[in-house]
Amino acid sequence: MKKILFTGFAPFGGDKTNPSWETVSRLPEQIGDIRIVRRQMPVEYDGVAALLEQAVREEQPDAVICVGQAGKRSVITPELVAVNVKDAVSPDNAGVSYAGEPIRADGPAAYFATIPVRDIVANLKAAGVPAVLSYTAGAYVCNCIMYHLLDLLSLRFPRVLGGFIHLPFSCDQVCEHSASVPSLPLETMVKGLTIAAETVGRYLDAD
Ligand code: PCA
Repeated sequence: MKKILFTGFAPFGGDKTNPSWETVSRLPEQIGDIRIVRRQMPVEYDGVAALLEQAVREEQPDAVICVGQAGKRSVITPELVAVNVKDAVSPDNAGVSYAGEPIRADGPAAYFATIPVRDIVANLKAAGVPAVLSYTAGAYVCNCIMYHLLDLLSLRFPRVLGGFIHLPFSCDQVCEHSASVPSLPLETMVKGLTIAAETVGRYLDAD
């Protein structure tokens, strides 16, 4: 049976929950004929690479989809590209911040996702789940984990597909915010990641 590893992040930036973990943790154990495994990742630039590599080595998945929160976005956004830079005013959950440093000093400038991002967007929209392809995952921890993932897979696990999907706030999170910000129901985002898994599953080689 094929296996997809999903990762979601812990809460950060004052939020009590992170829709990425809330959604990833609600996925079933199996989607079609694909086994789903999951890990939570800390919102820490310097901690994610080793934990992600450990998860990939332990689980030996056929594809890895990392998921994170993009609070100001209104729809589900599969990411096309990860860039080799850490650059954000906000510190991570360990209190660390970076201003323009590379993720890997001798690494390539960028990596493209190897999951079928355009098909995922098309299939989400066809199912009534709002989605658009994103051309930037930012330069905070989500871009960092996506870069580490694609770097690891290209160097050590070239047959494993990898990518990243950003989710908006969940509706319940917005109750904690004073301003009016976009959100989606968790059930819609669970449906979205389920469709993403099914779409990726169709690209995995048959045993
Ligand atoms: N979102 C942040 C980091 C963790 C998360 O869920 C980001 O977009 O970089």
